[in-house]
Parts: sequence; structure tokens; C-alpha cells
Amino acid sequence: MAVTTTSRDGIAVITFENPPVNGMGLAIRRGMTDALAAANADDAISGIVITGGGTIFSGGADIKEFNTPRAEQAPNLHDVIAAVEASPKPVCIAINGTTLGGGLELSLGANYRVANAKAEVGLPEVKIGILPGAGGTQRLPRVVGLETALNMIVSGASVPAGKLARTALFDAVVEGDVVDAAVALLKDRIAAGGPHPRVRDRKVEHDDAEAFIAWARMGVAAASKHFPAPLRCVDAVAASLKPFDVGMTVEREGFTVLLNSPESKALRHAFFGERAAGKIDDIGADVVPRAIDRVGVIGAGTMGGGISMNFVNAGIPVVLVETAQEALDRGLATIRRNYEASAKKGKLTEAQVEQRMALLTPSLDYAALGEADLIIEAVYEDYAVKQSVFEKIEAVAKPGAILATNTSTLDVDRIAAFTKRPQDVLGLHFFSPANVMRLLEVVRGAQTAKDVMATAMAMAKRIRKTAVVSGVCDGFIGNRMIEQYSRQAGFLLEEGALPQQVDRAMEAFGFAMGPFRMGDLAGNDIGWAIRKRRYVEQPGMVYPKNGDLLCEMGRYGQKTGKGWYDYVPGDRTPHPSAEVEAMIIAQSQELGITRRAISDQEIVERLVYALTNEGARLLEEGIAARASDIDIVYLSGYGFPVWRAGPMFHADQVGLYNVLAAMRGYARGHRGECWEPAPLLVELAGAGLSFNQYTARPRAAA
Ligand code: T1G
Repeated sequence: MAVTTTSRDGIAVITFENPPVNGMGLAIRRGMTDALAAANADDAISGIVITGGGTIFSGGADIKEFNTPRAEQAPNLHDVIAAVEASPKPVCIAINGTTLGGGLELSLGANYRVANAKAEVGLPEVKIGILPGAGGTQRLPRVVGLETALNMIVSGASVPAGKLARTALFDAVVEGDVVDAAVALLKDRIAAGGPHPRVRDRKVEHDDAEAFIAWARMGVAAASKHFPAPLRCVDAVAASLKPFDVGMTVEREGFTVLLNSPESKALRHAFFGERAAGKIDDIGADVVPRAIDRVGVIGAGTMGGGISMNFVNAGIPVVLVETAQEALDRGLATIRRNYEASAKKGKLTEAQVEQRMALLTPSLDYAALGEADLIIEAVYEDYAVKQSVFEKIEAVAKPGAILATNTSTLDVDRIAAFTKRPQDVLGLHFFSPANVMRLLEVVRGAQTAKDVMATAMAMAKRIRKTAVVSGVCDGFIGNRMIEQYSRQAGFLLEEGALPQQVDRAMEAFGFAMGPFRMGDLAGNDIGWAIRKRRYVEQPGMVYPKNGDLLCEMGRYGQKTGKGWYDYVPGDRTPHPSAEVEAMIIAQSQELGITRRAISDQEIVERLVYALTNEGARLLEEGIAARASDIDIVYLSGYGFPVWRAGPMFHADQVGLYNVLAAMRGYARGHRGECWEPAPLLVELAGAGLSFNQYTARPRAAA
């Protein structure tokens, strides 16, 4: 981390560096104000250029400092920008690369800005639940105009500097060395004798600002129901029509409120959690991933087809193997249909559809997999079938090829043992539809080699998946937890709730879809098959019977036109079913349960804490490496509301002591045995700690 100053023809060039994103933490802020003061005190210096070290200008303020004393410790970002703006000698910012948040706000405090045409610039603060809090909402409208500024700030989107070349944001946009250009421009402006402009002295011009803001406010309010930041952004940008210092007060107030909002803390947790999930504590950057240039997929069904599309979309050729021509043709036709649907929406050109289809090589012969660097099987969930497939793979796979199973519940170690190369085997659990869902559970077998894991994590980034590492257990992280969630949902029906009430409560909490609508969409028979296996493998595990009765009635869900709900052909709208209600009530009577009114709060607590409690067990067992990994699984694979940032973060916000107390209350009710608290939850609650303060015990080396 450093701030260095060189000089060229009387121009000081201050370079600040704080890898990996030149975050403007306290040390950088201190170094920059000191360097600025030194340049102003140096008689040999007539002007000052500030630029970022490396390929990025700055990713903005150091988010890791937020809600800690360092964030506001002087010189804070306001102090730095004020020092730039008040500098007796003119300042030009040389935007050498990505410039976001406080980085762009710093540049707006300078007299001049020169940018590399490809540099991405933006104010993404809204994406972490805050707003540009260092003058961005007041200065950006003054240089790019009210509408462009509002769109950039409310969306948080960044744009290449070249797109804003004709605005007053930049005094020059260049393809070449941006520091050279900045030094030259500053020398010209100094020679011209000034005065040197300040952004704050400009006025925001708009034909009918009031009407535009009112219109924008309506649209933003409709689109940001659970997020307070976007509307606060509108308020702050609207204030840029007022005198500068008045507008700054509005910005400051909005920033302070948002910084302490639960939504922003959740969004920041998700931001860092997604990045932390990509790390494996015992596998460092010294472990070199294997090259993945060709992929083989076995099984051209829904999962195999979707999996293949991920790689083809990333430009990686795929050999798609099936056992029968008809299945292969059907699989290819489905893939083509998906691409053509994207083309119809304008997301792909016809040429791109053909390019992608050309990357697919269909085959009925395993020998076609001989050149594949990664082979993924997506065949029927049955050990005998998996064994047969892996034995055939092993016969043709080249040395060093990675062999992956897409199983969603079977034991990856048992599957690895079907081969003589268990070190090359791991689980890659894609979620259906595999070409759409971001989540990828990377299941690490007991013998999976470290470079195989490193390869999987790097490959996940290439195919734009959010990878989370799971240890081997039944259901890995997501499905093992969702089973407890579903059990509670079923028990609630036995006690007095109906599917529509449970779904409504969970959707009001923020889930994209309640458990019963989800079951009807995914197919209730999937859970039924798993329960039938469980009844044999784990006879002690008690399940609500209504799910089985539903399937015995042929009510598998949308695919059979009826499930927990009734459906009109061609319409996915769920309609409460009298037949299902009668079955549920009869089931309560059979169990001798007097049905009772159940509050939405109890529904939400029992379903979410069921996830939390199982998540605590996953942490204890080392199946999940960190609590935030579990949250990322639920945010990217199960529709958990992002403004609550996952079942573990949510429990932390409620307070583990309170979660435990609620669970102890439910333990005195129907099926109370389900509420045996995970020892880790009891331990952390007793110590007044949170899940996100817990560091999992190191795993045994492979
Ligand atoms: N603060 C702290 N750490 C950050 C950071 C930031 N602003 N941005 C990234 N990191 C970390 C990240 O956690 C990861 O850490 C590493 O850097 C690489 O990130 C007053 C208040 C800049 C486009 O919201 O969009 O300014 O995992 O994997 O893909 O108005 O990071 O290696 O330990 O994402 O090359 C506003 C957020 C801040 C930008 C680079 N700025 N960052 O993408 O790398 S608030 C943002 C990004 C602010 C002012 C307000 C991206 C990136 P680790 P990465 P990347």
C-alpha cells in the first residue's frame, strides 16, 4: 500500500496503490493528503496529477472499514476531496482504469479529468444499499446532466469512459498513456492562466427537472420495494438542483441513514460472502489449476443439456454423449430451442446461435470423451447407473482429466471409489435449470486433489457460476437444509395451516416462492422419491405424511396439472385446492391434532430457523467452511431474500440468543424433537457470538 510522488516538467504525479482495488482506506487517504500538501508546498511544482497504481484507478472507499471507526477517521474521504478541491495548484485526475464510487467522487473534486477510453466509471454504491456519500450525487449531475447522473446512481451501473467523452465529466478521453495526457493538459491549462474550474460551481441544467424527478421517483419506488437506497438516491440527486452545500447536506443524511440500514449490511455481507466463497482455506494461489479446453457431458437430458450450455456459452467445446440417438437428438433440439428463444429476445444473434451449436459434438460413443479435460456425468440418480457410467469413463478418459458427478444427493466418495483415480473425482452439483441458476456446489471428496478443486473454482468463474464448496453428506449444503425447511412446512399443515397461508407468509418474508408453490414447480415427486429412500435409510426421521398422500393422489405439481394447488391448463397461476384442503384436514384428524390458527411469524420462524439450525450442523461438521458460504448458497440457489442475506446472517441479525429461545418454544410443540438445537448454536448463543464470527475448525488434509 503506498502513495508515491514523481514529477515531470514541474507537474507532480501522485500515484496511490492499495491492491487489489486501490480501496481508499485510511492509510491511502492519509498518504494522499500528505502528498497533496507536499506538492503544494514545493515551489518547483505548478500543477498536480493524481492516478492509480496498477490497472485500476480505484474501486472506491474501503467497504471493509464501514461501520468501524476507521471509515470516518480523519482524513476521511470528504477531507481528501476537499483538499483536492481547495488545492492552490490545479489538479488533474488521470483515470487509468476502473473508477468506482469514492474513486470517481475523488476525481469530481479535481479541476480536470483525463480518462482512458476503456476505463469503466460508475457509482455502484446503491448495489450495497447505500448512496455515493462523498459528493457524487451533487457533482455528477453537474457534469453529465441530471438524467444521466440519476440513471447511473440509481442503477449503480458503470460505463466505459468513452461513452461520456462528450460530457463535462472528462476534459479528454484518450487511448494512450493517460498520465502523459494529463500532464500535457495540465501544462496547457496552466499556460492559459486559469482560472481552473471547480465542478461544484457548475449548475445543473434541465428543462423540467421537477417533472423528471417526480416521474423518476415513481418508477424507482415501484422497482425498489424492499430497498430504501434507490429512493434516497433520487432524493439526493434531486437536491443537486439546490445550492451545492444544501445538496451535500441531503446526501450526507441519506448516506448516514443507509449505512446503518439492515438492508445495506445484508447487501455488503452478500458482496463479501460471494467473494469469500471462492476461497478454499487450505488451497492457496500456489496450487495451479488444470487447463480446461474441452469438456465432456454424459446425459443429454434437462441437466446434461443445461450443463453443456454453460460451457458452450463460455466458448468451450462440449462432447455430449447419450446412450440412444433419439435421446441425443432430443437433447440437442432442446438446447437449440433455448438458444433460439434467446435470439428471439434479442439476447443472441442467429450467427451466435449457430456458433454455439457448432461447439457441441453429439456422440453415442464414450470414446469421443478421450480428449476431454473435464467429464461431467448427469445421469439417473442411482448408484448402479453411476458405477456403470464411471467405469466406462475411466476406460476412455485421458490421464489428468477431471471426472465430475452432478449428483444432488448421492455419496461422492462412494462414486469416486468406482474409479481407480478418486483424486480426479469431485461433485459439480448444478441447479436446474443448469444454464440459468447461478449456484454451483463444488463437492470435495475425501481424496479429491487440491488442484482439482482449484480447477473447479476457476472453471466456475469462467462459466459465470457462484461456486460454493461443500463436503460430502446427503444433500450437501442446500438440499440438506431445505429438507428441514420442507419438513416444518408439512408439520405446519398438520397443525392448522394451509399451503396458501404458508406460501404467502414466506413470500411476504421475501422468498421468491413459498415451499408449496416451489414443490408444484419442481415436482412433488422428487421429494417423495427422496423420502422413500430415507424411510429405508433413516427410519428414525419423521416426515409429515401429507406430501406422500399428495403424490399418491397423482398431484405431482404443474407437470400433472395439479399439486398442492390446482392449475388451469396453460396457466401457472396456483389456485387453492378443496381436495388438498380436505386431505390436510383429514390428516390432522387422523393424527388427533386439533387444528389451530398459526401466525405468519411462527411460519417464518419455523421455516427459516429450521434452515439456520441445519446450517449450524453443517458448520460443526465442516461440510460448509463458513457461515457466509451457507448464505450464498441460499441467495444464489434458493431464492432467499437478498436484503436479508441468508439464513445464517438473518439469524445473526435476530440474535442467536433469541433464535434459540424461539426454537425452545417450538420444541414444546408438535414434532418438538425436530427442534433439538445444534450444539454450535447453543455455544455461540451462550457466548453472545454470531455465526459470522465463527471460524470453522480446519478440515483434515486430503
Ligand atoms: N472495498 C473493500 N474491498 C473491496 C472493494 C471495496 N470497495 N472492492 C473490492 N474489494 C475486494 C473484494 O472483496 C475482493 O477481496 C477483492 O477486492 C477483489 O474484488 C463514499 C462509500 C472493483 C469492479 O461498490 O465492484 O466508495 O476476496 O473479486 O472482479 O461514495 O470489486 O480478494 O479478499 O470483485 O476485479 C463503492 C465494489 C464503495 C465497488 C473489481 N465501490 N467492488 O472487481 O475483483 S463505497 C464499490 C467491485 C464508496 C463513497 C462510497 C469490484 C471491482 P478478496 P473482486 P474484480
